[in-house]
Amino acid sequence: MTLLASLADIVGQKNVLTGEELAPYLTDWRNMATGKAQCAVRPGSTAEVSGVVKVCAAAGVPVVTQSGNTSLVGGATPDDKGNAVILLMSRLNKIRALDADNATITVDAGMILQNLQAAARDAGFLFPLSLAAEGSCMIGGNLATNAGGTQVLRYGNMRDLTLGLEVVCADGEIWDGLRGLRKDNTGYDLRDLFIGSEGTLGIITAATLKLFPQPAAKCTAMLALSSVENAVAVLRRARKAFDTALTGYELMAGVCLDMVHQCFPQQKIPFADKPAWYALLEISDAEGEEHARAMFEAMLGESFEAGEIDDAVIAENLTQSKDLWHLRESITLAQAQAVKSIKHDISVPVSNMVSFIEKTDAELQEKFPGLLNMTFGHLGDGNLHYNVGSSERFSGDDLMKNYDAIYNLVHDNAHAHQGSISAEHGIGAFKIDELPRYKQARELDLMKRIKAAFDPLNILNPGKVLR
Ligand code: FAD
Ligand code: 2HG
Ligand code: ZN
Repeated sequence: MTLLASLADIVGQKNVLTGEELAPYLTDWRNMATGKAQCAVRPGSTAEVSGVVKVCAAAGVPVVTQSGNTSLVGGATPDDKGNAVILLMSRLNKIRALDADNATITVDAGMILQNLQAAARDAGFLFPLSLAAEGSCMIGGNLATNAGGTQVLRYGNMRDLTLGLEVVCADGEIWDGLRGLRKDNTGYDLRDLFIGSEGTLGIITAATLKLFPQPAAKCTAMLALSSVENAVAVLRRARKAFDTALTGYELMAGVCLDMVHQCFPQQKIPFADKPAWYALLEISDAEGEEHARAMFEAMLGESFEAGEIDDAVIAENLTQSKDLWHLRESITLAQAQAVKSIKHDISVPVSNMVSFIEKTDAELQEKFPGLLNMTFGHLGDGNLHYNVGSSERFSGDDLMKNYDAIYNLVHDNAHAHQGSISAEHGIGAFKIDELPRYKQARELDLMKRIKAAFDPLNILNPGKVLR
């Protein structure tokens, strides 16, 4: 029997996609990479995922797991050899259990993040992971990339939100680790190894996740700032004033919101005088509207007096708050439409951020005059999307010609500032050659040994994370 016939036996003929049906799954979200594959399959259960992996393992065929295909590092795109099978997770999209006393929810890995947020809300809870791709990314993809987003300050990354996993291993056997325990010290933590492994160690088919109380009130403000130094000063003050009530602190260079308005003119910038930088500040309060508003306004008042903030717009209601967040969340799409760009998903300690930005901006302008700096991101977590783009003075061709040199310059500076070259999006295919430049040899060696132990045939997402 051919491979495709064996796969059809497991998932049904209509769930084996080839030709035109396969095409949408061969290219990444940014249209940066297009690969080839024998087919894509859509299993409908963990048992079917297991069957697919067993057949592929027996044939030595690579398996590329794809969920929402929103990876920004080419992580879910097959290489160009053409022998891979793409495993689509979209049919595994059910809630398995919600345990109110344990404050947990167990879901299939193909559930779209936004649907999970809604299900939690309907049950009176909050599932806090929040990112601009939430309408299409899936829980398995969030887990495989240890996704971050805009609420990490308060709730942590996807790893912090996860208690248990179900995983199909590289030989097709199922590991049932769907535990709802907040304490479990019974040896090595396999769960935390699978989280962030980008489809290279196993296929996550379900997860037990933490739920939180819905906050009684939220306050959101957009701030106009003259410098990153001031943005850091506001963060320091906000941490002290709000402690765990501080849920979001996002920084945006002026050019980012200009680009959003240019691409989506219905989205208005809420200041007449455009500042160099914007920050989006949000708190969530357990007590209520009045308490939240009083502490929010007090902190902003002090910050004004100290000269850290030039102007501020406080959202008066949920609609205004959503509009402010919508500006922030549209930046990725606007950058994708307006310019050619290189993404640098870096993190450094917040205390090193000003120095990192000043040095890197200056060095880039000296070497590549006219290159467009369009930095934004999660300043509260020390994670900025230090993206650079083409401009009238620096063409898209120039940008692509100098891709490696720009990548190295920015990553070298992040490393020199005790930082990381990937805070959120992972290594995928695009950063695979950058990783050995910055990881210690010992770390890389241990990673390779883990990969060999979990996937001795190297069939799980080959060409991603490690060569
Ligand atoms: P995919 O893109 O399909 O896959 C991502 C990786 O995970 C691939 O390596 C894939 O092989 C692997 N994988 C997928 N499913 C599984 C599974 N079930 N088992 C094992 N491996 C699997 N990321 C952030 O961290 N924070 C953000 O704020 C953020 N914002 C974004 C905004 C936009 C507009 C876009 C396009 C992307 C953003 N991202 C962000 C990046 C991306 O959305 C996240 O990494 C997301 O978690 C990926 O989920 P996905 O379902 O699309 O996964
Ligand atoms: C975000 O924070 C995402 O919105 C995407 O991580 C970042 O576009 C980017 O580079
Ligand atoms: Zn981000």
